[in-house]
Amino acid sequence: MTDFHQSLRERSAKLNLVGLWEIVQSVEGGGAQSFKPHIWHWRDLRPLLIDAGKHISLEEADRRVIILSNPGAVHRHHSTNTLYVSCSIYNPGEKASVHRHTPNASRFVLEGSGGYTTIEGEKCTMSRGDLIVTPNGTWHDHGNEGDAPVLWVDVLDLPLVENFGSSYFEFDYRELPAGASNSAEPIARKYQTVSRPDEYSRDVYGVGGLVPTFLEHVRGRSRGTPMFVYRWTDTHAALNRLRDYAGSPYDGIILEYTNPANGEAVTTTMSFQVQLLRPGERTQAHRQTSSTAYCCIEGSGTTTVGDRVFEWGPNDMFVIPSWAPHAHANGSTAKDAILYSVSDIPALKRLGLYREEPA
Ligand code: GTQ
Repeated sequence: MTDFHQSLRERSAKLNLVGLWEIVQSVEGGGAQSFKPHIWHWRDLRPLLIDAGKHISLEEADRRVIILSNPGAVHRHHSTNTLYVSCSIYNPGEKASVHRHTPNASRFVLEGSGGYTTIEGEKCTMSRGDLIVTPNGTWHDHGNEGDAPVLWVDVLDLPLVENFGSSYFEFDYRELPAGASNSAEPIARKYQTVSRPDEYSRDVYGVGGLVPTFLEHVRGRSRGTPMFVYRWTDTHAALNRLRDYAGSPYDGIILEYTNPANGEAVTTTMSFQVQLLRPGERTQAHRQTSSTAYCCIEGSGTTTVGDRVFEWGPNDMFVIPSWAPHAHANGSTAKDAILYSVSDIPALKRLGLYREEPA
């Protein structure tokens, strides 16, 4: 480095300026991508959740969750550059108060029965494998009416929304008292009153290709799906019906959960998918500009990410950062393996930033 380089660097640094020639590699070589591929095993995570359930009150954290913190993240609550993944535990009788926020959010149920999320007046009960979507701007509160803890995985687009400087949470929920006239003052409530029939989402949207024309398909202040619950029995049956098709060379029999009113992804930013890797199936490697969070729902296998090999079984979770080549394999020649995944593909496509290629 010449004296001139040195003095320019010092003069610039004092003014919070930097010459591109100092950092051209990081600008033109992928930017600020520090996120790592990483796996979190259920055998490690579950005991922590159970202990958190015993010793951390719901009030203390608002939501009692443990976050999957990427080892390359600057902000400890970021699982990838755009996704936040956490696990929640609700003890019998617990209720988490209502709020809404600009990030899109979701639950995928792992363990226990009797859990529910009430979204825009619909009480969505939960069983293992159910996907519950709370598109941004929808009021939601949670609880557990069962007699054992309920555990689920949450995925939010919080890091993406934070990077846009647009993450806002609201807690001041109000509704009209029962029987009040429309001119009455709404009153503040900690939980929503259920105002929709049980299984509203499934009754209204449960047959693909048929949508009632006499109902509104915008629910809450949201552009996401009006179908809030996707039942595991339906998902599993759909995977099974397609098992003899060739499927994707990169992902096997893979399905995307869609908004039944317009066929798009269920949120404006995140795509939710589920894939069946048939016994002995090994996929080819590809890479995408999107990042993805996975959770194994059934069976066991491996995912190779660059030079790392993740071995997964039920409830293990892993993340694949942007542009990392990856391929999956079902580890069994007798049993199915099923992966649930969430990516930021819709956000990237809307911004014209999505690319994918074989690797
Ligand atoms: O359960 O509503 O992990 O709003 C982060 C934000 C869970 C929730 C999280 C949330 C929730």
